[in-house]
Amino acid sequence: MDIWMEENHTDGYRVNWKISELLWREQTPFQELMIVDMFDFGKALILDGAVQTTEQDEFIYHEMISHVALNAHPDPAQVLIIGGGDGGTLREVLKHPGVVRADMVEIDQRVVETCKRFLPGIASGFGDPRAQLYFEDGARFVKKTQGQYDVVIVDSSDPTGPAVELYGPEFYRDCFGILKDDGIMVAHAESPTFFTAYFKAVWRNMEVFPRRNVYLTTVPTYVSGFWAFAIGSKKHDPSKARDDKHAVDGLKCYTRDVHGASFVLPPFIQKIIDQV
Ligand code: AG3
Repeated sequence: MDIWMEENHTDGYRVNWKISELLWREQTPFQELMIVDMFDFGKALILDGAVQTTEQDEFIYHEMISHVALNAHPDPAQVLIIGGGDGGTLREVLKHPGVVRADMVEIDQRVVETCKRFLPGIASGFGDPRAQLYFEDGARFVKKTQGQYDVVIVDSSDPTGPAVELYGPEFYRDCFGILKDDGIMVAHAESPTFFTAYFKAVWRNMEVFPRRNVYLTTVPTYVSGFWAFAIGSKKHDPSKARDDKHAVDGLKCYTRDVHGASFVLPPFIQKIIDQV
């Protein structure tokens, strides 16, 4: 008998995934965590019923959330990741030879432990000596840290469970405060077509930065596939990839050309932004 898992995107839009095997399921102190083996997309992390990452297409999201900011900044040595418990963003950040330290703040220790066990290809960076892991609330961390970062990356789940505070203006102001004078912050901004309210909220929050942009990619296993990131910068133009002195070879999605192209917005997305 086939097993199908249903993911509710909106009241009128659900997706069904054929599952080869349910590998893990538990209720953590923060959320329901599942690892499934999908018929079409390899192993996947599911939090509170929402697909977070799959072995097949995780590289698109993780490369695009990491390398755009890291290549727009001339010298990204100190990096902070908020969320990102599966480790995919950390893995990408650590590919940059200029990164001296990557702090990662994940609220749910069980996500990290479970991904290390079932998704080792994604959760591969935790042993790197440059990586420092904190299991605590990201919103609280950015309020009290004395750290000064070049780049802050917000790799969270939807604003429905433990990540709610990461979608508020206060969190963005705090991130601004812990960035150096030429720092850059990037946050995934949900589906600009199906989760427009979340998308607008992230864009609005970025107004603390003198420069802000939206860039796009396509993640087949996310709601509608069309996926946005919002990027705020104190100084450098985020849409320009700097020269290739720290270029990372062998990426599957990100290139300097893709960097520039991802900032080209179709008019209907530009219109949403203009009306916020
Ligand atoms: N973070 C964004 C996932 C959002 C998925 N939403 C949904 N399926 N409704 C992914 C974290 C990967 N490191």
